[in-house]
Amino acid sequence: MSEMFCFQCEQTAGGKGCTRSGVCGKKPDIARLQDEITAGLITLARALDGKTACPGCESLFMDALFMTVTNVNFDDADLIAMRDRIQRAIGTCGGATAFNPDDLFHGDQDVVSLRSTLLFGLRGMAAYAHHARVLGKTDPEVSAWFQKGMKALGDDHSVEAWLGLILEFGSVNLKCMGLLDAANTETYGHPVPTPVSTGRDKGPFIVITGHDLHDLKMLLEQTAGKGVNVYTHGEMLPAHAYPELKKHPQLKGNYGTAWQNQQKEFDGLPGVVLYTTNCIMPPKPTYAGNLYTTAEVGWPGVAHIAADAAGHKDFSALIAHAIQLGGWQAEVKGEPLLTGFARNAVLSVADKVVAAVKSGAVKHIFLVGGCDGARLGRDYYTEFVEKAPKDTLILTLACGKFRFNHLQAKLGDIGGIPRLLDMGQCNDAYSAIQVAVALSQVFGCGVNDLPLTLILSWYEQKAVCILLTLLALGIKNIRIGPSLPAFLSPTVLNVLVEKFGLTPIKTADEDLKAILG
Ligand code: SF4
Ligand code: SF3
Repeated sequence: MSEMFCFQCEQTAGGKGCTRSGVCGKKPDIARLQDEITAGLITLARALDGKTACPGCESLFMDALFMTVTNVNFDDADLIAMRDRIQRAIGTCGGATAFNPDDLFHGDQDVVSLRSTLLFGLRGMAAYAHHARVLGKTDPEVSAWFQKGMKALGDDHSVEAWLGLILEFGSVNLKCMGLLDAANTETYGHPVPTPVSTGRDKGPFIVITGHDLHDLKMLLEQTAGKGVNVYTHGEMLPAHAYPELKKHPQLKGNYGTAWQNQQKEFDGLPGVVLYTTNCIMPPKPTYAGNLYTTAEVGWPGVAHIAADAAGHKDFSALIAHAIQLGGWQAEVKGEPLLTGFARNAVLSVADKVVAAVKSGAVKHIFLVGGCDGARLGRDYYTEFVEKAPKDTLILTLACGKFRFNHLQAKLGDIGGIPRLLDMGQCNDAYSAIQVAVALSQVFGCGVNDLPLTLILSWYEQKAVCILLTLLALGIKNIRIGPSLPAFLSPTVLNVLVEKFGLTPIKTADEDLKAILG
């Protein structure tokens, strides 16, 4: 019997499942705790039985699910504390028949596949709901759906009923991404196109990675006037485009590339790194002492900064540590990266885009977005963008963009519109959807009739919830890679292919030819 089973991310062992240890570094004891947390949430949902959860239980669903996303928390102490919190909540809510963690990924292959698809989607949405909540935004329907979804995972359903639940979830996740969009834009303003330096300034610095803009804001407020610079990393790059964040002069630029290169990029760095979400990789001993985690992120032995009861985080230890490390000794110049083309910025030039499409100057729009990862097959995305004809626009989002965002200048522009438009983080798929809907209204057609194709790269569960949203919106013929999710059984995959035309990527040449004819 295997010691663990996990197949929630794209790098799962042998394309089937991690059974002895996770490719991500997850050990069987951590996998077991994650299963116990998941089973506990199903039991808690049963105990609540559709009653409105108290605010404590409401955030418990979000935070516990967020904690089980790939590359978020590897610290058994954190997971044990979460598991026990859930058990106490079950008791307070009057108890219920316990769901057995061993039943999560066992049984009929198609049922396991459908249950896993919904569970992984819920995990992804939990991260977004968490980021919105820390900025004071919640939505009763989104909050309640965590409970509804977790309860459903423990019940029996027909295949049709499972698919119905999964698509209903996709619609709720659209609401959740909208909630986070509202939280970010109402707090920090609408992103504006912004060139971001990839150079280095002399002096002490902190690198902040992950998705949480509220953490970045607190860090910027606390580093003000201290002679400590702040650099974004990975999914934090689009933060530079928000007026209320970019106004801080010590927010200097972006360091490094996507998450899978961190063991190289953080080794020997004369500064500290703050992780606000996924993706944390096993740190090398050479730099583990310079790392800090916050929110649901955890690694054993790595310092954790928790929020106080009012949500405030004290980053003084990090700041002092950065000063002590001294930072970079010399200035280095770097080519800027352009970000900030979220829905407001793109829609403000919508008339130009529409005119360019009508005149034939823009023949096709590609959304090449999603996660990055370590697999060689991910070169496809660089090649696709490089080979896309000059009369095509490329929208991008999430960390997959680090495969090609350095090509910005080379890709050029069409009548003043840059050909590569960085819309933001993965949750800014919401922005892309708004743009697609607006264009379809202008052209008086459906989104599927637009000269627009989605080329997605997936790695972890936030990509799963986004994919389910796109399917719930009826968006067809999405290409996905670098490999198909292992948790899709042949039957379930068949349904997605037949109903939605979901297509695995082939080669850049073949796909471009098939799409453009
Ligand atoms: Fe394996 Fe991915 Fe699960 Fe880690 S999260 S154990 S790599 S499937
Ligand atoms: Fe990247 Fe981890 Fe998914 Fe938010 S940060 S997209 S992989």
